[in-house]
Amino acid sequence: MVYSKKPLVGIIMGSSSDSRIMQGASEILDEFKIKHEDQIVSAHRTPARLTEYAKHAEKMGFKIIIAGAGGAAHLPGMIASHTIIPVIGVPILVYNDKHTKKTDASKFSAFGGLDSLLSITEMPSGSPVVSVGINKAGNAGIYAMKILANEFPDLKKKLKQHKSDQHNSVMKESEQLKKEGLSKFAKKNSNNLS
Ligand code: RP5
Repeated sequence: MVYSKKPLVGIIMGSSSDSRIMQGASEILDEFKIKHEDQIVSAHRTPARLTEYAKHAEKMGFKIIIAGAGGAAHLPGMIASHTIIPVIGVPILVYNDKHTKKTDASKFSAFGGLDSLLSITEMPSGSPVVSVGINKAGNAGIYAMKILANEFPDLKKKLKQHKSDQHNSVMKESEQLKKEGLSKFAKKNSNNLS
């Protein structure tokens, strides 16, 4: 089913460095056939564009904005201060992806993503932003769809199915664990990781 010809969700991120985390949101929205528009908007490097984006989001009729940023993550909060469209923040741990000095230390936030999480959640009273966990862009996509499901009964059905699929997959794993015993099961699963 096509829910809308126009995008319902605006996905933005502070930098191209955030794209490989933020694609988690687009992946799940695509799976459920929810149209989204994706852009890079930097709160610090393109502040004027941020204001323009908020106007654009209103004009486009986005129902939800998903905004991801790392470090001093002001993007979700600043967008929320410009619009009443609900904003879901995604705090990002991995950043500085595009810089030439690619040592491990320079790739990650010095504060392990907590800097970004707190920047997003500690909004002043009266101007809220919700946040998913660090790097949990997929959860932002699911949460956005839960909001949209109030409007689209078919989406509500699909989300319920998604929940029951999760239930079934855990049950299957548990049966397997019971059958094989913990040691064998754990060994097999850690082999799958490597
Ligand atoms: C933040 O700074 C971005 O959201 C990104 O997570 C981080 C690093 O960005 P780049 O310097 O790699 O562009 O504003």
